[in-house]
Amino acid sequence: MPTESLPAGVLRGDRVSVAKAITEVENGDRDAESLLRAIGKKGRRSFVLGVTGPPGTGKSTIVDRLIEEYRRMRVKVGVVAVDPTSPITGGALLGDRVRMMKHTMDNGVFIRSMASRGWAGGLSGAVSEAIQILDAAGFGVIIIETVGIGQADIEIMKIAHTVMVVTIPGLGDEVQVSKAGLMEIGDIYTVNKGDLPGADAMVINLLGMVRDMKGRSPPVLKVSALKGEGVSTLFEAVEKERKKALSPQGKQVRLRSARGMVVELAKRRVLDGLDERVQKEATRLASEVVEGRLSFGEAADLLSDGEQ
Ligand SMILES: Nc1nc2c(ncn2[C@@H]2O[C@H](COP(=O)(O)OP(=O)(O)OP(=O)(O)O)[C@@H](O)[C@H]2O)c(=O)[nH]1
Ligand SMILES: [Mg+2]
Repeated sequence: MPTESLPAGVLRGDRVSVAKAITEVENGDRDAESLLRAIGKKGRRSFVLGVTGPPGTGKSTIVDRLIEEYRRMRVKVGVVAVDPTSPITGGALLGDRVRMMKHTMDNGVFIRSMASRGWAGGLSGAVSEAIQILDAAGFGVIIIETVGIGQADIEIMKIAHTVMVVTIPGLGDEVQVSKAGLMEIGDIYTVNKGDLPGADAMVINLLGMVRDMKGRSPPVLKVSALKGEGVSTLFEAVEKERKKALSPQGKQVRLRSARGMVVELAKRRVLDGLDERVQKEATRLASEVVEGRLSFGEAADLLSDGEQ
């Protein structure tokens, strides 16, 4: 039997090929470039949903519920969970925080955790590449889960068509602290763990905060992902966004997301190249310092000047 090429496997929607392909982009393998070229001719058709919020608010539990809903409609769902805790492992390990294991037997679901540690500015580029692979493999809905506490998470959300911010009762202060970040980027807000006390107060609190920002009025929905309460309303809100994003009226949304992808991909290329050059140049300048021909400061000046 002739062995199938990796791009062909990806285009066929084979999960093993998709996993291999994402590992290639994650590792920055040279092969990844030709792979992306081979699969990247078609325009994007997938809907990209970003799910973000503080740690432990139930993002993965919500994503799991959304997967169930989409699978009922026979839509294939790909999930990339950006994991701030795990070291880079080659990306093959599914983080503990991804609680969607029950879909492992379903070929229409692909779940991957991507380590964010060690990526510096290039993470969004890697996520953008993973999105291209999942899109080419026919995953009609692609969900990116990030812990919305850092700037990198906010950056990643720029490539999503729609952003869902997940909070829980009593998280007022945490949300407030990152208000400028989290409160600006959401298209849908959820108060998850609605089965716990204080959920209604949190909804009112959030409605106030969201209205303060830019005068928009995105939905604020009380949900208990654990019990399944409010999930159908949440799903309807997501579906409304998906239909909008893929309709002629959604051109602006698609443009914004595509722009985010292009910028992040370009950044990754620059950073990769920059890093290689900087490392080489740093070695050369260090020997000048050791030989006494340059001071540390002069070497640092030369290293930074060379990059302007
Ligand atoms: N009471 C209650 N607990 C929930 C609900 N949804 C999730 N949980 C619990 O909250 C904990 C964290 O859930 P996850 O879905 O892993 O949360 P997460 O936001 O993905 O967590 P990180 O990815 O680690 O940031 C788990 O123990 C869940 O069972 C809910 O609606 N109500
Ligand atoms: Mg999670």
